[in-house]
Amino acid sequence: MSAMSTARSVASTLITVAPTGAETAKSDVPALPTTPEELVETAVACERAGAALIHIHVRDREHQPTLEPAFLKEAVDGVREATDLVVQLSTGGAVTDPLDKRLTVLDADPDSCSLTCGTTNFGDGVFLNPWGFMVDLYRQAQEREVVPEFELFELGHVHALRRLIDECGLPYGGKVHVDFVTGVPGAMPGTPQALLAGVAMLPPEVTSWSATGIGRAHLPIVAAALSAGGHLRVGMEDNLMYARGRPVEHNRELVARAADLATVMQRPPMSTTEAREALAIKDRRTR
Ligand code: KMH
Ligand code: ZN
Repeated sequence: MSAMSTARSVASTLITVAPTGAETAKSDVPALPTTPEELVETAVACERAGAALIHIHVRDREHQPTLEPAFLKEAVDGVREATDLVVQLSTGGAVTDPLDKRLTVLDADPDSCSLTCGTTNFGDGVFLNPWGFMVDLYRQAQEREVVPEFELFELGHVHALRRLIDECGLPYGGKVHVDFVTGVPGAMPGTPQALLAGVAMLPPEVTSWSATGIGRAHLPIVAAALSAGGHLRVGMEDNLMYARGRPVEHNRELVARAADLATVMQRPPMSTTEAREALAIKDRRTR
């Protein structure tokens, strides 16, 4: 599957759910899954609704974002025991997390990890991803046989991915999956034009791409990605509104709608088995 595949040549759709993120407060959005029980319940419901991969940010017992190893391990183990989802841990954390702490995430033994390909504006903050950090994280993922998902918030990140592959080679398993995160205030806009410009720049080593649109960019980016042969990331990390005036009540709703749209587009949701194959995920399953 080349990165520039059309919708017609991509038979199914990888649906990733990003249920929590690091930015929204539980007190503002009680429906946000922040406890281990809520995370596992969400994972089970979203797998049933059509998700094949889960992108996880962990919260502590006070519902605050954390990168503490025990919480990360608890989340990975809990989701792995209850589902067949590909388990991806965020290495982005929150903008306040130090780089050295973010490098310890792989100790929790996820199937996959996010790897953002450069520094970017992130609302009022800056999301730091200097070159040395990217290389260290990438080499660690290769050594531990963890498949990275390259997060692209900017068109310059696409070029940085080219540099990373040139310097460090291919990921474990040989597949290169990227995710365009569009519509972050101050970064690449959540428009089909920006998304397609990024897709046109992808290196030939890229075997699959997905996209997400933050906030109101959510649905336009779902439609654009499905039309252009891309896969989908949805979830409350990126979008808290189901429709105008109607908040998301459960991540499952966003996955179910994405699955319906993908099915209408003749590209039904990928099973977890297909996703594991498409991304060349090492089998760490415990059940
Ligand atoms: N929370 C953002 C600062 C990732 O998960 O790798 C970074 C983020 C990207 O969400
Ligand atoms: Zn994230």
